[in-house]
Amino acid sequence: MVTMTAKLHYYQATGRGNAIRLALAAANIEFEDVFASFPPSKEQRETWRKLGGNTTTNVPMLELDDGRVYTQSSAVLLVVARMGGLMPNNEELYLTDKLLADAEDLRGESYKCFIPWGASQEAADKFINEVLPLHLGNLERQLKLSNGAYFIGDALTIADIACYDATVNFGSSRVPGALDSFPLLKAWVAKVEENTGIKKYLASESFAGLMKFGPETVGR
Ligand SMILES: N[C@@H](CCC(=O)N[C@@H](CS)C(=O)NCC(=O)O)C(=O)O
Repeated sequence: MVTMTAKLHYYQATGRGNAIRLALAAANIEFEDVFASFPPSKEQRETWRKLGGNTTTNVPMLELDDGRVYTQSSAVLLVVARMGGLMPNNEELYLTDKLLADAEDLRGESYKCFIPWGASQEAADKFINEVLPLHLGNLERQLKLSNGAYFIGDALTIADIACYDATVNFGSSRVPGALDSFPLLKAWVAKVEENTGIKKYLASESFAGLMKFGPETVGR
């Protein structure tokens, strides 16, 4: 158990913040959400800029109680993985990086077709019928190659958390039933949700209070 409390600066939404929240939960690192309104005000961006230092983007941003601050969701995720014992062995690092990139590819495709943010129904339908099944199929293929219940053997790693976030928050939560043709992924999702820290977090009021990406985001 890591005795450290952390602040996650982000919106009151799953978005790019949630893989980090799930990793903190799996690592038993206590954290507090610091929410901003969406879209953020100029003053809010200035505050983030002072803390995170980037003139581009700063959130999701993790602030530790010893003053360390981390930005870029993919890098923050790895910080949490290293703090929380969620990194696989050295021999598995290529596969880890590769799966993190697969998760990011799916997130990127998913972000392209949000109807409330101006995407067309045609783009959303293509995501539902072609793009999402293509990416889920590629994850299912790799899960089949694992010699354990998780993507990398028998222990939950950061690769599972990233792929879970992409599969669920950016996939099946938007397109219910999307996992029906992928039995291995479906069983693995249930397994990830059994992790003690993740289970507790998913049942928490903090998680319940977040805006999730649902079927309305693809016009359903
Ligand atoms: N590559 C960055 C992208 C960050 C990003 O685009 N953040 C969005 C929310 S998902 C934002 O609204 N950022 C505003 C800001 O940081 O000023 C990451 O993964 O952290």
